[in-house]
Amino acid sequence: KILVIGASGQIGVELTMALRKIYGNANVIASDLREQNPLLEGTGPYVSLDVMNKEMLHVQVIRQNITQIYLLAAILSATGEKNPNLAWNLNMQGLLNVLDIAREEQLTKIYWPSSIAVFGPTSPKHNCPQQTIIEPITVYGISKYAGEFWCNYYHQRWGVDVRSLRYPGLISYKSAPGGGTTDYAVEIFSEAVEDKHYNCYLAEDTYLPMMYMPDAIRATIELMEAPAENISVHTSYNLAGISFSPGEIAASIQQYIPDFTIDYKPDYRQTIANSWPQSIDDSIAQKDWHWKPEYDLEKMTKDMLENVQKAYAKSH
Ligand code: VAH
Repeated sequence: KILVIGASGQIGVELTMALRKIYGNANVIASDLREQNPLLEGTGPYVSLDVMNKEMLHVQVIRQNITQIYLLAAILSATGEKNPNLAWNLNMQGLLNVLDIAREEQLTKIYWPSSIAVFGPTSPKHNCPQQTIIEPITVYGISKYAGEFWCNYYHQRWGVDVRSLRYPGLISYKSAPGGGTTDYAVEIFSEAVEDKHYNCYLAEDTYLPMMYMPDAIRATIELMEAPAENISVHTSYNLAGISFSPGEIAASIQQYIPDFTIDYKPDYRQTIANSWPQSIDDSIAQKDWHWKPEYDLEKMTKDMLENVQKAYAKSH
C-alpha cells in the first residue's frame, strides 16, 4: 500500500492518478494538508495529514498498512526565499519524519524529489554533471541538497530503500504549481490562451532545464520500479528533459497563437534562475534505469495548448 504525501500539489495529483492506475485505486492513499484536489475526488482513499506531525503520520502508516511513501510536500524556491525558516523546517523535518518511520516500520520503498536547484552559481552551466561543485544559494536548494545526504545516510546506515530525482522545472496543466521560479513556463500557457499576453518575471534569454509532466511521472515510476541492484545513486539522480528560454517558449506558442505577445520584467526570481545550470547531464539515469525523455519543446507546446484551450472553453 502506497501513501502519497502532498497529493493535492502539482506533481502529487498526477503521480497519485498514475500510481492508482498501476497499483489499483484502493492501494494508493492520497494525503495533503490542503483540501483534496477535485481531480482526485472519488478516485480513491484520501486522508488529511500534516507531515510535520510525526505521531499522526506514524499512526496513519500503521493503521493503513502502508509499505511505500511518496513524499511530495515541500516549499519551492521563490516562496522559500520569502520565508527561509518555514522552508527549511518543512522541507527537512518532513523528510526526516518519513525516513524515521520508514526505518522503524521497515517500509519497502520511499520516494522523495530533489531538484536541479541544488546546483549553484559555481556549478557548470551546460550539461551539469551528477557530481560537481554544488553550492546552492536558495534555502530551497540548501534543503534539497541536505535532504539528498539524509537519504543517502538512511540507505547506508539502515538500508532504507529511498530513491530520488533532481527534477527540472515541471510544466503541466492539471494542477497548478506554487511558488517556484520555473512556474512562468506554466503561467505563460494560460495567459496566452486567456489574454494573448504574458508579463514574464524572467529575462528573455534565461535558459533553464525543464520537463513536461508526463515525462516526469514516467521517470518517477521507472526509477521506483527499477531493480534495487541497478540503483547506483543514493543521493538523487540528475534528470534532463528540455532546455529553453522564455523567448523560445514564447516563439513556440506564437506558432499556434500568432498574436500572442510577451513582456519581460525580471524580479527577484531572476537571481535564483541565474544561479542554476541551463542544461543537465543525466547519463547515469540513462545507464542505470534506461531513462529517455519523450517530449521536446514543440511536442510539449502543442499538447499543453490543446489541453489549456480545452479547459478554458469548458469554463467559459
Ligand atoms: C522551483 N520548480 O522553481 C522548482 C524547481 C527547478 C526548480 O525545483 O522552485
